[in-house]
Amino acid sequence: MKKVFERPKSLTDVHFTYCAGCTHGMIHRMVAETIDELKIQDRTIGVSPVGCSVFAYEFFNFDMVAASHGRAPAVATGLKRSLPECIIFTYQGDGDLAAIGTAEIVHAATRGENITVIFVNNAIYGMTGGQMAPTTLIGQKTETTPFGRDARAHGYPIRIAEMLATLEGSSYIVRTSTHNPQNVRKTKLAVKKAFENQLNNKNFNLVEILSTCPSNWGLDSIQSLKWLEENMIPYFPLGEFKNI
Ligand SMILES: Cc1ncc(C[n+]2csc(CCOP(=O)(O)OP(=O)(O)O)c2C)c(N)n1
Repeated sequence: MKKVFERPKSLTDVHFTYCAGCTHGMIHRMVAETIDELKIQDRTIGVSPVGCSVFAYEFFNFDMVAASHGRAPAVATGLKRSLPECIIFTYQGDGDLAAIGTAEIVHAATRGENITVIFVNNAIYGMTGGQMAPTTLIGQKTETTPFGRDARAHGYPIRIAEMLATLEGSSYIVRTSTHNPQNVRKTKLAVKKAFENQLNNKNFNLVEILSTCPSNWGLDSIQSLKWLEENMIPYFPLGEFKNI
């Protein structure tokens, strides 16, 4: 019989522990499929910092390094510079990358480090129970903004992809989404390109992926996909911001 479906070899045979409707698992799978397709499993090293994906090393079937909160781009820089033949990626949430790790990501991009960054933007701090993140939308209710994020009190949500695209050292900066199959397919293509670029020594590559957090948004899985589409995409437009 013809085999039409196979678990990527770059994923371990372990069940994901993410909440129902969370898209971290889907994004892990896209990364794993890409690594299989590019045949780089034996020389890929992922860096997973703090956040819901802190246990990514349980799920990815290649070397993983745990970084402290926000520091993944610095760890990835050291790995890539000392092991240039290896393919190095970071897998970071918005609390991680856009709050405590802002300095690391900006300087890794501006230095043009030849790494791949998978940036999972779910507009909230997931792991710690739903506090406001730098990407939380104006009016969005979180544990720390129970009346909704207010620009005067809490500032404005940060658009990371647009900001990093202005830096000389970045080469591929794109924002995609996971809210329907068409956009999942586009995300997969973007993830693959971000890894291919590293293989071709093309400086800094980042895929920002709009993602869901049903548990902390207080919505079910289907409502979350709808909420993402209707609320996140107008503020975080999809598309390529840089492709050199
Ligand atoms: C130095 C440090 N500061 C704060 C924390 C607490 N902390 C753990 S996860 C997290 C936020 C994670 O949110 P995000 O990066 O958006 O990832 P998600 O869980 O939503 O996937 C925070 C603040 C920590 N572990 N270490």
